[in-house]
Formats: sequence, structure tokens, C-alpha cells
Amino acid sequence: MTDYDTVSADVEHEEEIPEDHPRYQDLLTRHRIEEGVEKGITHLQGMHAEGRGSAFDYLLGEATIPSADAAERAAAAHLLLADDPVLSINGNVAALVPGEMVELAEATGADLEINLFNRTPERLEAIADHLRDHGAEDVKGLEADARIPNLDHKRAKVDEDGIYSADVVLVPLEDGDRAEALDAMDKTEIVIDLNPLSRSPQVADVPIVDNIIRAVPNMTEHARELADADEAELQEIIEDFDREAALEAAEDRIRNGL
Ligand code: PTJ
Repeated sequence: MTDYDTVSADVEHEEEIPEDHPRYQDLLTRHRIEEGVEKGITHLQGMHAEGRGSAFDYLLGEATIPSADAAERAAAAHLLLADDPVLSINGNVAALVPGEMVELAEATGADLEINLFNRTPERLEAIADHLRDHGAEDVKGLEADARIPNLDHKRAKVDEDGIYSADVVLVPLEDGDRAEALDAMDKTEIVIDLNPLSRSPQVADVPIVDNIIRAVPNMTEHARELADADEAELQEIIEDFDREAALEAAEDRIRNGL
């Protein structure tokens, strides 16, 4: 039995957080974001983003609901069928799931591209190093030789052979106009966001309302399981997924606990 009074809020290493703590996932998430800020990976604004996400996750029951699992399977099918899939990484994503994103990229043949709202050379370098420390071989987004049309901030800066020419893009943890701009470029968008009402999941082909620390490993598991599936089977999974129903189910769970 853990004596919770002895669990310090000031954890130095995540191994110190007891896995049987009732708020284990939340403590782990908070710790990784704090560490991200200390290492210059996560912007201070990322803490606000995390606080918001954490409140929605609490209302969701801190669990992957069935509609999110279906979305994660459909997302894996999209990534496997894509010609040029890209996983977009910001400062929160890099802090929370660096190794897990590398594994998802490997399981689906996707590229990893850093894309930041608060873009500075120092943060780009810190995030690229962090991803490399977690096994990434090729990290895109440093060159930024292309622009997403009709977007007037730094998230518009993308790699020509990355997000700019991708057919399927995973966009986690950002409520913003980039999701709308990518939609206008006719890309298939997969969004991970705990708030089903935020703009990004509202425009996504596949909105995943789940905590990224559960969503990404589950997508990888689906992708590995579907690795030998033929095109028809993957298409069927994609067609069977109902984005409206998934958004509704998440909102119902959050509002009514249903
Ligand atoms: O690293 P940068 O410079 O690109 O900055 C990133 C910011 C913080 C600006 C970016 O993440 C952002 O735009 O944050 P927002 O607008 O607060 O939106 C973040 C969304 O992600 C919110 O809807 C949160 O509910 C959601 N969210 C936060 N944490 C998680 C989450 N969704 C899934 N899993 C989480 N752990």
C-alpha cells in the first residue's frame, strides 16, 4: 500500500510517482510538462494547455472511451494507407510522448516534423535533440522551406517534403487555425485533443478525444496489428468510422458522464 502523504509533489524522476496512485496519469503528465519547460522543450503556455486538457480528462474518466479507441484504429488505418504521412510535434507533444511518437512513426512509415507556435531556433534544436535521444533518425521542420497558405503566424512554416506535401497529417494538442488551413489544403487530418469542442477536432477527418499519453501507444498497437491488412480491410475501417458520432460520444461523456 502506498502512503500517499509521502508522495512528494516535487518529483525529480518520473519513476518516483507510484503507479498505483489514483491520479498516476495526471501526475506523470504534469511532471513531464514541468520537465519539458525546464529543458527548454515546452513553452510556458504549454502548462496552460496541459491544465485545460487535464480538466477534460478528469471528466472523461481518465480512460480511452470506446469511440476514441475506434478513432485510434481508423487513424492507424489512414496512416498505413497514406503515401506521405507526417506526425506533427509541438513542445507539449515532445515532452509528453517523445519515444511513443518515434514508435508510431516506425509502425506506420510516417515522418516526424516539428511545428511550433512559439518558434525559436533554441526550442527547435532542443526538441530535435530530445526526439533523437528517443530514437528518431530523421527530424523534419528545421528547414521550413515552405508555407501553409493563409496562415499568418509561425505555425505556417513547414518543410516542403514534410507537412507541405503530406497527404495525411497527425495534429496533436493545438486549438487553432492551422487545422483549418491544413483542411483547406485538402489533407486528411487526424487530431488528438481532449476538448471535443475545440476547432481542431471539429475540422478533423479523425478526431481523437483522448489523452495523448494513452492515444499514441494505442494507435501504434492498432498499426502493428493491421500491418498485414490489405487495402480493402483498411478502407473498410476508415469508412466504418463515424466522426460525428465520435465527437458526440465524447461530449456526452464529458457533460453527462454517459
Ligand atoms: O509548443 P508550441 O510553441 O507550439 O506551443 C503549443 C501551444 C501551447 C501554444 C499549443 O499546444 C496550443 O495551442 O495549446 P491550446 O490552444 O491550449 O490547445 C491545446 C489543446 O490540447 C486543448 O484543447 C487541450 O484541451 C488539449 N490538450 C492538452 N493536453 C492534452 C490535450 N489533449 C490530449 N492530451 C493531452 N495531454
